Amino acid sequence: MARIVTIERHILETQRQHPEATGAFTALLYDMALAAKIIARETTRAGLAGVLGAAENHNVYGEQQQKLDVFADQMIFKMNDHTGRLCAMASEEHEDIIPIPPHFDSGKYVLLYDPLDGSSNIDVNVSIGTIFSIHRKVSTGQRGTLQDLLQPGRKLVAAGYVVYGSSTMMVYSTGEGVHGFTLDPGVGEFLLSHENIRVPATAKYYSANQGNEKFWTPGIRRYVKWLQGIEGEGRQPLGHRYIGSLVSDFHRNLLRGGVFLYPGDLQKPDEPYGKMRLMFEAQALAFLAEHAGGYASDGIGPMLDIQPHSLHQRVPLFIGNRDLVEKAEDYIRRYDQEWVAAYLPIRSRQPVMTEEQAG
Ligand code: AHM
Ligand code: MG
Repeated sequence: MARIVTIERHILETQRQHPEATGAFTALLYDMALAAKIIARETTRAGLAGVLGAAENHNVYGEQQQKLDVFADQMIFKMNDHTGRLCAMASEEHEDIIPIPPHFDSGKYVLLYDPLDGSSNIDVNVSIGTIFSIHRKVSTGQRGTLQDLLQPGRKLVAAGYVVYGSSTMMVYSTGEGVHGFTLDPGVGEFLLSHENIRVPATAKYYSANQGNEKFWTPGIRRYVKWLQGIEGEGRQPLGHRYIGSLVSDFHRNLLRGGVFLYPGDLQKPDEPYGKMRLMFEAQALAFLAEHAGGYASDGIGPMLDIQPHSLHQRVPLFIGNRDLVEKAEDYIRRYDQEWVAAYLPIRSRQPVMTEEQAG
């Protein structure tokens, strides 16, 4: 009989290889797995339970929140607010840092999460996902501050996502390989199904919202033509796959090889940065991509090296096989100087923090 490894066992076995580990961090991952199971249960029976439909609240981007977003957001918060492992949290659904309630102990990590990404897909039964990442506390005060959250992705200690698809999967990395677990709904356990995921050397797909082509810069248009095998050295065309749910699009390309792009454009010249959120989406997935042998960039350089300037900062995203992502950087360098000139000053903004926020 094959060895059955639950996520708990995997986390514990990894921890054993690090005698200095206190267990706080591994328990934190286990708490995320538990939150994921509960969110998975709700998403699969959402239609039945009548929880579908828009809630009255709007999030900080003015988008209408779905009820399941609210549920997932609160579930992750509640699972982590009292454990003494975190000193602060931040969620895509909240404008500001989420403090740990004063009556609970403060810990040495911060958690950033996008509770339910791709939420416009909920009502039409298309896969959605949760994205999370964990930084170590760096500020010196008792409680967590913005300084702890606004760290470059290179400093992450762990990141992962959950995809609620035809089955529920959790994929995470603590910097030692990227591992995938599939939820067995019968026993309610995540079981190791994809050990040490590596991006396949040969890519199959490119993923972009082709409907935006009209707004793309010249470099991006040419790059996509190159992916299609039309422009350049006459490469075999890649297939086009786009779900419009970042976690699912990323997950497929991670397993099959390919590139996902959501470029910036000059539609609004003072907003040249595209749609994705650095702290809640791009950093975590970039960390996973690199640890699986891939690469992520904002079109200028490594996503993981960007010094964030604000919690809800947006960035262009190119992620997947390294050669394909580097090719995008190439095209941008050659043909998109106007866009680069608009984007660079925003990219290099420094975080603005009050003394209290910096800690
Ligand atoms: P959300 O955070 O509001 O759910 O939006 C993020 C989603 C991603 O999952 C997806 O990749 C992207 O938006 C799709 O955008 P578009 O509809 O513009 O193609
Ligand atoms: Mg999102």
